[in-house]
Amino acid sequence: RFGVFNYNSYDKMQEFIEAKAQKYGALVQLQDLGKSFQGRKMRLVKISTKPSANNPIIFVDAGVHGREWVAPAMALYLIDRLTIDPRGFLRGGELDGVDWYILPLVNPDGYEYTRSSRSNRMWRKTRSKHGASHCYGVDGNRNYGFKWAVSGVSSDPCHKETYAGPQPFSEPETQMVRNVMMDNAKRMKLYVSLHSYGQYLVYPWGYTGEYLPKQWKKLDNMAKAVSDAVERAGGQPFKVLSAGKWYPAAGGSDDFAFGAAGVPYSYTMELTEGHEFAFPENLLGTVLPQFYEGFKEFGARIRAEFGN
Ligand code: 0X9
Ligand code: ZN
Repeated sequence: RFGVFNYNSYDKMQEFIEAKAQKYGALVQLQDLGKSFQGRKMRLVKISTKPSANNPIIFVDAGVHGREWVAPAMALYLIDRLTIDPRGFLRGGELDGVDWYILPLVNPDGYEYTRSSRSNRMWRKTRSKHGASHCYGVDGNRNYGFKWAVSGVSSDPCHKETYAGPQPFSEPETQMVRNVMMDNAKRMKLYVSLHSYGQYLVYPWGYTGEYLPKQWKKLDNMAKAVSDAVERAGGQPFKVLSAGKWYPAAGGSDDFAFGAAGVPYSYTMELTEGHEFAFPENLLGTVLPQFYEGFKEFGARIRAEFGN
């Protein structure tokens, strides 16, 4: 049964976004991006309460890592709230003039694999096959073509966690995310990739902890404001730092957005702590609304800095 506070199947998620597009017409549009390795449709959800050709775009993706179930749950909750709030909660239309592009499940094959049996629950990678290897999958968050494979990766296809792939963008799933970034690079002002776990909000660079981008203070300030907003809503604060100072790992989507697509604010958000990858379903109703307050803060700040 679908519910915004449940862990839903890929199929149920598709029904949910189709119903939203049906119900809200021009406000919610679905863009076909292509198909996952195993042939699942990938659709980008575009939400715009006040369409205009020069609105800033906020791009949120989730679920590049199969086992991180709370991430797609947050993305779906965000879609739900953004489509409800313009009709009431945000009476001043605080989110008008910002376009939200949400890809709620970047790795549907890996996600469905983790749902298929208890023994597969900890799967992280995609489910592709490359070359002669008998092993499956690539770490989608090591597969992006910016400083690819310079740190924090494995070159062994059988490595269960961080195999970077035979070459950058070997995976159809990461190609589709790249295309969303590149096709909208001019207007895209914020990228947030949802993961779990650890309650971290990290920014570039991810490939190194040796140095920071020159704009790091702006990245840091926005992240702290978002963390404060979540805390005010009763949530846990985020640890805010550069991804590479946490641990260096190259080929992440956050570094690609920032370094290659030129998106000025780029983050990886690691949701929840204390339950590792098994965040209890019955607590989603508590934490997802808290995280939503963080997204409202993101939206308000992007609107203030880049809105018309
Ligand atoms: O290692 C990752 O891909 C992310 N953590 S997770 O536990 N969800 O796997 C962190 C990625 C941070 N960004 C970069 N290192 N570029
Ligand atoms: Zn992850």
